[in-house]
Amino acid sequence: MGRKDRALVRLVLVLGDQLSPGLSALRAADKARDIVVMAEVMGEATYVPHHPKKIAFCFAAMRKFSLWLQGQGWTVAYTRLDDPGNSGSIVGELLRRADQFAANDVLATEPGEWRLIAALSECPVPVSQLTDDRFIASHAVFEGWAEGRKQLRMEYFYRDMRRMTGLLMDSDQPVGGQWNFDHDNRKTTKSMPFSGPIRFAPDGIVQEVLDLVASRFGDNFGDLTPFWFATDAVQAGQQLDHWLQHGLPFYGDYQDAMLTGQPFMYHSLISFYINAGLLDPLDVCRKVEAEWRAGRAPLNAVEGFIRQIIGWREYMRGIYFLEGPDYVRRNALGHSRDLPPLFWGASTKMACVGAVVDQTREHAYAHHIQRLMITGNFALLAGIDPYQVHEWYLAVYADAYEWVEAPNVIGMSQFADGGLLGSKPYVSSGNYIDKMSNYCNSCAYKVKDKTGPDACPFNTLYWHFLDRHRPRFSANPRMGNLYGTWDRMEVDKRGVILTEAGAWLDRLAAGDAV
Ligand code: FAD
Ligand code: DLZ
Ligand code: SF4
Repeated sequence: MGRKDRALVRLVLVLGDQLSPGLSALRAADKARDIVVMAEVMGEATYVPHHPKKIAFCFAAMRKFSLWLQGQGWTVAYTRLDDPGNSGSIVGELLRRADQFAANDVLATEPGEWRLIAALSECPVPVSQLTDDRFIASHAVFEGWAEGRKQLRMEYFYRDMRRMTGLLMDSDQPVGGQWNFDHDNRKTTKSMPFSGPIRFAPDGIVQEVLDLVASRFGDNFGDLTPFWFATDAVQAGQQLDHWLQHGLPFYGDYQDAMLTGQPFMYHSLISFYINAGLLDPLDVCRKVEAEWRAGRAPLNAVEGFIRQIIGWREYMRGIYFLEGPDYVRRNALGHSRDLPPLFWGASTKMACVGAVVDQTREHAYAHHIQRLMITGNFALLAGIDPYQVHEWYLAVYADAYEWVEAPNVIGMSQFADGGLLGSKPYVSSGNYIDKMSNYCNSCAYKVKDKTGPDACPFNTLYWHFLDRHRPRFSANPRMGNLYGTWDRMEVDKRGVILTEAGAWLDRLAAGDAV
């Protein structure tokens, strides 16, 4: 304890996704007398079977941040996973440290998950949960925006965020005369000159964590090595700069494109780092805007990217906290099929789903359209229980924390909240996948076949989905023309489509490699 005055010691909790120098709990604390508590615990490492790369990233970044804090003069009580006496939970570690240092209270920044917020609220040593002001919109700002609105349209929220931050604004008007350039962002490509993210070689700290994770979590779905993620703020900044130079100029054009063997396309791969606190979202957006102002990146790319961060990212968090802890249990469409083994790497004949699951196993990463229009689309068409889908996404992606994952999965992707985020479900037949990717070229199924033994399952499942949810969607003005097309098909053809889709789903349930 040395120089610390025991009577006045407070604990300062820093979680694995709170690795930010300006964290509100750190700002409120006193370096000279308070003790930072950081803990690798089985409770956090096992609430879902996280991808080993996600666990390794979290522990390595925590260890490095703890060293950085100590370099800044903080006293850190750091618990490693294999430390004797590790209680296995965040609250357990707070109690253990409170006892050890005779501390009577804890400063924390509000966690990004209701589960942990509740656990801290019930902690026998009182915990002050301070606002997480690494986000632009506080809970109050989002609640104020949402109040009285019939529909929570992201686009309008995004405009408020533009006004609030001044990003891409000419006084009170959007630069370029429009708020959104998305219509320019749907191009496809057959080649990929960008070599993707920097691969950082593991240093001693990372290697030690890799050994630990291999010994404890080796059976989890996902490849631990090669491990090349950035694990501190300097490396994360290098990855950002690398992408600003090589990826950003093409980001907008090819944002929705997918290519076999190209898991990263022109995406930034910084969600891991922003969500963990290694990069600040507003700093990132300012750097991106500066690229446009310097004439090095086009406006459609820059606006498209900034919208993802100050629009979608903030909006998703707002929805998560507005809707409350039961949000993850919503199931508006009554889907109940178990998540099939192909999500965990079992063999499938669908080239698109196979490619996304394979790259997810390899990298703990898939880009947005892969998550939404391949695995998400498939889960929704097949009628899989959204809670199981949610747990899968939370486990397998290295950027997944419930505040951002749940609204994307339960809301945007699975329509399980009944359409809070979008007026229409994100479903498509094989045609869209064929247009945006080259997956169909190497598939055992034929995307042009609507029925028959080789028909692409997305084609039959699409109509099966629309038909079984007709009471909910037929009156939807954005879907009326789809039902018109369906109704104009011959009765026999409709019958064949539904029978084939049903038989395919039966084979899926029986565990066949469909
Ligand atoms: P880029 O395409 O380069 O985008 C830039 C940044 O914008 C991202 O780093 C991210 O911070 C932000 N962003 C973009 N779209 C979204 C969005 N819809 N919601 C929130 N932030 C967004 N993102 C997560 O961070 N964690 C998740 O657990 C997560 N789960 C998802 C699940 C589904 C079903 C879907 C459809 C999307 C999910 N997303 C999630 C959003 C998006 O897919 C990822 O943020 C993105 O793929 C991260 O890769 P990137 O950094 O290369 O993104
Ligand atoms: C994701 C994760 C993992 C795998 N392990 C830890 C851990 O051992 N200690 C910790 O403080 N945080 C961890 N995290 C991040 C937390 O799960 C995250 O803070 C909550 O889910 C809230 O977003
Ligand atoms: Fe996917 Fe169908 Fe194309 Fe195969 S044919 S890759 S299943 S969309």
